[in-house]
Amino acid sequence: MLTSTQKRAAATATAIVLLTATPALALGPFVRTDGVLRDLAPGSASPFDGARARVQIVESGNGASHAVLTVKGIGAAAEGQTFGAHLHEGPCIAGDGAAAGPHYNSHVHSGAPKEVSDRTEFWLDFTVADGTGTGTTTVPFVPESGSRSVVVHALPTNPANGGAGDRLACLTVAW
Ligand SMILES: [Cu+2]
Repeated sequence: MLTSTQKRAAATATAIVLLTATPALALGPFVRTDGVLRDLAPGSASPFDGARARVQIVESGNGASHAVLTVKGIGAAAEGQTFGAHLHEGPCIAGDGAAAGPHYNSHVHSGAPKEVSDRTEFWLDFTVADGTGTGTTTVPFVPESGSRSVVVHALPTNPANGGAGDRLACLTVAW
């Protein structure tokens, strides 16, 4: 015969196993960073000069991940405009847009035939309202760790090829 204390302990253990096994359980953020955006187009005024950004990427279970980009302090000239933003392979180095490399693409990492889309890349386009913009996306993969960056571009992302014009600013995203 189990005592009531033993029964409670057994029930608690079962509950812990069930919680741990639940695939939809959020696994928490694996990168959360913020700072002043670095200028990738020095010499020309940009509405992102002096703006700050925050990036969080969370593994959401089932091999998916969810990312949020928030940019604040954007210049008034950009009010109402939409800007492309993506997770790029390489680091964010002021004045050196090429250092960020291409978009992080899950097919390139897995060796699958390359497909450029919002399912294989983190596209975080945002529209500016009151000097602030927020871009979010959920993708069916978890990116490999590295010294990466989020790059803000001059134009909205072209869904046909992922292009978004000049690279204006970036933030280091490393984990
Ligand atoms: Cu980009």
